[in-house]
Amino acid sequence: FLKEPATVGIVGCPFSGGQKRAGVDLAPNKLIEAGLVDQLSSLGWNVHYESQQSYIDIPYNPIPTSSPSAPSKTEGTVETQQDRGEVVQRLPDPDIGLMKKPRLVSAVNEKVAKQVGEIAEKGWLPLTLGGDHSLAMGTVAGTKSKYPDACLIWVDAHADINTPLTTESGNLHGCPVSFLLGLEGCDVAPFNEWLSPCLKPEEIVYIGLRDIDDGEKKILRENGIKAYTMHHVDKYGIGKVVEMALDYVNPNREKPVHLSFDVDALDPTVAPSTGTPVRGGLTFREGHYITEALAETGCLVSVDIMRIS
Ligand code: Z70
Ligand code: MN
Ligand code: MN
Ligand code: MN
Repeated sequence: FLKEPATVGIVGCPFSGGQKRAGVDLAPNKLIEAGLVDQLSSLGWNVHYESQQSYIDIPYNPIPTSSPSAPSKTEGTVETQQDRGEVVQRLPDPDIGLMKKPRLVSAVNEKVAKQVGEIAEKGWLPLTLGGDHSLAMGTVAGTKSKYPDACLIWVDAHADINTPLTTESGNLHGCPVSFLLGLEGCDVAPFNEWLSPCLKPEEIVYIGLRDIDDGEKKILRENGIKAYTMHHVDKYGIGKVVEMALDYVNPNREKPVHLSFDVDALDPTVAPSTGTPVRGGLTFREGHYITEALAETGCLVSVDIMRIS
């Protein structure tokens, strides 16, 4: 693969349908307004950013965006929405089993997978700005379509490895890793109409975990999935943890690396604007160190920054 692509393709994903809080979908525009394009340019990148994704053509009710307190439409109503002159039919999206908003989350991720795949296909680095972490179904699937041997470094307070059978919340932002692995219960419509398992348990490593559901602990154990929790960061230091994580998934530093960074991995004192803060997270420098050390390998081919709100 092309080590260190010189062009970055930004995918802005204003999407919060994988969980129940509005606001995470405002982040992509905020990052662009804050000067992200210029910052990347001054670091020597060619930057491609057309505009952020619009999901207006997806015919399911999005979670309200602009005003989090706006009354949401009753589940199951059929309505129309007027946006830039287009009228789109809004269809009901009732739960499937325990899963909330399954059709909306699936349709958005199918689009994201296609867009990330197309950017990677050009030899560019897709940089996906979330949005909630359900979007990683799409980003990782897109990366894997171009780089089947890519490994995944998942930086998060959470493991996001619930399945449609184990989820306690029904929120699909807690489930993307299971769908990528194809765990029991994930071969389910509408996801299986476009997403096939594309990740092996030995191709993922976690950094920063500290809030894992009992069902997820069992899944991690049974699948032998490697995780460096905050306990390991305390014990070994972030430098050693990143080295061990890379030695595990990418021992010869020859494989492409996808980084999926959930901002809630950072301590709430550093990144307070995230939906569900969990105490005891990474410091500002530890968070930056991870991205710097991964960039230094020259193996990064795709990056997600998720869940800023
Ligand atoms: C829990 C669930 C979660 C945040 C992901 C939480 C998941 N394991 N929470 N990101 N902030 O609902 O599945
Ligand atoms: Mn996450
Ligand atoms: Mn998280
Ligand atoms: Mn929890």
